[in-house]
Amino acid sequence: MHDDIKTIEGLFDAKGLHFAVIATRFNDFIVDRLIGGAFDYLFRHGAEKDKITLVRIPGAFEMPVVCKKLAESGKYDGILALGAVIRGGTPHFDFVAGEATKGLAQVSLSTGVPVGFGLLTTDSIEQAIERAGTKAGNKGVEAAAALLETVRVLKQL
Ligand code: INI
Repeated sequence: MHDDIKTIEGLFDAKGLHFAVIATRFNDFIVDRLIGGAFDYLFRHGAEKDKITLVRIPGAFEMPVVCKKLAESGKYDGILALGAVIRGGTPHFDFVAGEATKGLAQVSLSTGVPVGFGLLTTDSIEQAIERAGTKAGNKGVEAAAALLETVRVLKQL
């Protein structure tokens, strides 16, 4: 299909790439599964241990400022943000999830460094568990795959 159209697409080859992984301590029961899934994915696609840096941070609200510093360092081809914001009984959820999401998008656009968005935003702990390596897959794996593809696309543009 579309054989006659010039097409740019990313191969899932992580060899030689430098990644920073930002992961929250908040909800670490869930987030540790996202990290495990993401690392497993990256290593099975050729990533090298000495080219990956894991940065642990308090919560999702802190993601944008840490992501900004990492992106501006020029050391990373891509940044993966992993966390979980789980709704409680107050509007706190909306502020934390909203600011983290908006901030990460701003950092990515303003620096040109792709950010893999592996931040779960769920109504319940059960929904979070489902997306952290059980019946709805693993959002850490999905975000790592999307990041790798985007890094490889950007390198060709
Ligand atoms: N941080 C999270 O990563 N997930 C949450 O579910 C969460 N909730 O629900 O409060 C959360 N709050 C902490 C926040 O991200 C900051 O770390 C904190 O407010 C200190 O700045």
